[in-house]
Amino acid sequence: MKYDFTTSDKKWQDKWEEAGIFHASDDRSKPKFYGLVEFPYPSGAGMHVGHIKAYSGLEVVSRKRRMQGYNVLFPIGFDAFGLPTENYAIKNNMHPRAVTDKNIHHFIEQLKRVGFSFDWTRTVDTTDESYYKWTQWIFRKMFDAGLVFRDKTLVNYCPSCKCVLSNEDSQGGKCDICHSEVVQRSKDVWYLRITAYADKLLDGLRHVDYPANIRMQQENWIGRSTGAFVNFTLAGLDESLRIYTTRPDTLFGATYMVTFMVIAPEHPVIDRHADRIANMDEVGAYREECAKKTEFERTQLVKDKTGVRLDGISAINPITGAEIPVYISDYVMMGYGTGAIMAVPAHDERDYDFARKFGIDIIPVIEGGNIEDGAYTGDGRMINSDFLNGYTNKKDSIERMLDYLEEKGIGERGVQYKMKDWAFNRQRYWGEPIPIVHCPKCGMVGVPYDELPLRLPDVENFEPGEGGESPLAKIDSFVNCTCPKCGGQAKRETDTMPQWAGSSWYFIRYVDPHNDNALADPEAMKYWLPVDWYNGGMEHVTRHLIYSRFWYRFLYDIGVVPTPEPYAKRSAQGMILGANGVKMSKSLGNVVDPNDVVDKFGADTLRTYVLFMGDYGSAAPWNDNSVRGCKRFLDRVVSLTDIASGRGETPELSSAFHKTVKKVTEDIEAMKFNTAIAAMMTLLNDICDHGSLTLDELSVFIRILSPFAPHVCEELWAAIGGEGFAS
Ligand code: ANZ
Ligand code: ZN
Repeated sequence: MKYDFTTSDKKWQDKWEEAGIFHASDDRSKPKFYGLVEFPYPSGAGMHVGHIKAYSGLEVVSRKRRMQGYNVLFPIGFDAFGLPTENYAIKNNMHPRAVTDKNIHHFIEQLKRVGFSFDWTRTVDTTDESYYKWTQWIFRKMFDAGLVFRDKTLVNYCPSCKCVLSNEDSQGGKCDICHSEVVQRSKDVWYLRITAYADKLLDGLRHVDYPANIRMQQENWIGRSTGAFVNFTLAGLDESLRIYTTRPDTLFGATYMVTFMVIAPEHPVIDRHADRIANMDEVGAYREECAKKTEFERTQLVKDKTGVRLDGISAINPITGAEIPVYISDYVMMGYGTGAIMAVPAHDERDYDFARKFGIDIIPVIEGGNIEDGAYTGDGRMINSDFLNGYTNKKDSIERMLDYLEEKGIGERGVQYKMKDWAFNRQRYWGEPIPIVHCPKCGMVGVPYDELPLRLPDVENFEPGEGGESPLAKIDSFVNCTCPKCGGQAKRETDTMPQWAGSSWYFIRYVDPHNDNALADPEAMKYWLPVDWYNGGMEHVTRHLIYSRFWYRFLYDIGVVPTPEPYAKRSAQGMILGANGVKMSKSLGNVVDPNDVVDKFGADTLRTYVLFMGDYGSAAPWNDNSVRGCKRFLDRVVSLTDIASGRGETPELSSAFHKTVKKVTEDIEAMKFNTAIAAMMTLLNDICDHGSLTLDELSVFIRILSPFAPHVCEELWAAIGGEGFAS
């Protein structure tokens, strides 16, 4: 037999669609499997082979589960709000709605050509008002719960996108969207109090099946640290300077250990006592310099420390009463702990570099290092530390000191998190309007639930204002409104939500995507949630994955969703690199368009190749020869009909079959798709060496191959008179 993909791929896709065999069913008596892939941002560039690899993993798992009798939900949708679309629309004088619709249409076309078994009746589009109504609804619930607030603060601002960015979106000091340098600006912005969920998000990790590296990245991002707050009195002032330390064990005895203190240049204590500080000019100049630096520049391990001593201010060690100098330096951040530290140069690298630069004594309190070489951060016997002398276990000495501090009322145990509250806004048009009204009498008032969705007004001009204000601010009919509480004149909030909003809950909507009265029907949620298996990219581990766990956990706390964690299991695919081994990019001309591969070799070759090209979780370069190899493999499988006969089984072949079926079954579950395919290739060779196989054996081959190459397999299935679909 021969298989003509140019006509038959489409033929089978149409038959599947007609029969609706990939629709998740409402029959809740069956065991369910909810497989989720990260829905795409429908960019103008169309789909990338990377998308195909990202979806093919759970595509195979989902098809296998259906064959095993599960009720499978394997949905797809579009995360369509965002800057690239808006920027494209501005440049080409189009409406972002039209751009989005066009791009989504194109993506669907491409996805369908690959024959993915998505349930197309459940697609969601985050920009659809019937969807963002519920995004706004969740925001309103968070507002009611006190998890939404506004604050004036230094923010990461991208001058090119004219937009405030979260820390997550400006890693490395660069804008995640346009890669320009991010600058610090003081702005009034919206926040979601994600820090209130830090412990819950950490704790939840213990109850899910995530790979160790993903779990660790999340833990590091949340960055829980335990230590102590300690109060140092300011000499001659009725005020104390509070510090945060993870090493209270190094605190004892000012004359030895705590040789100085450092506070952030922005610390408010400076302005409060400016009149006492003799070198305020110098201090002011230093502060100005720091204001230009991004947090990234400041927290990087820069060996060459800078700083200024506050002339006229000194602190008293709370235990010994010794007087110690206070410096400002940009390596201490105002946004962490209390913005002030006690410096222990012998055992902290940053303090060591600082002490060296400023000629401050460095005296060890832990044995083991050499002060001439650098800070000693290891363990050892405590020295010069009064009642801690002789302790050799860091944990014990920390506990002993914590007890002492609390007993004396000098300080107390405390917890800090690296994670900050989530800057939740953009001053751009193409996003969900924030459903808040500012009333001169009542303050911030939520838009009533029955008025949601708060629709984006249809406007001609989407350009953001020069000062970085939202385009919505220019539309009087949108801005002016009445206060839902007192009925007086009020103004609508004009910021929109950041791109991460819509994707923070889309997997809930898939469960019941057409519901007008609720996020989703509670019974449907109870059946389908949590997601059994979620696959996506490593780049989303500290943003999307944390944000969506936060929203879901909040919804659990208010009784909306049935479980505390949204994803029972998470996996990640590796990137597809260009043939030259570097990241695919337009400018390097090494991008492979999935359409070209489908045109040339058919959908099954593309599907098989992206899973065969290497370990699923690792990056692998594109290789045209190997693509052709996959095509040859499938052609040879098709020609098996020529040697399939009614002749009896032979023990050798039958044992090869058993082994292969077992291996493919197990490998699929372990996402070892490449070895599963390799095993089928070996089996094919065995069959060809043998010269024949039975029809039963061929039908087994078809069944194990069909999750990978379903079009070819349907044709074979039909050829041997199989009943229904092979899928
Ligand atoms: C004394 C000390 C001695 C420290 C020692 C470390 C080692 P994590 O683990 O990240 O929480 N620190 C506290 N607040 C800071 C701020 N706002 N900016 C910069 N550094 C700050 O680290 C906590 C440690 O980082 C604290 O413990 C403090 O230095 C410093 F041998 O206090 B430590
Ligand atoms: Zn009011």
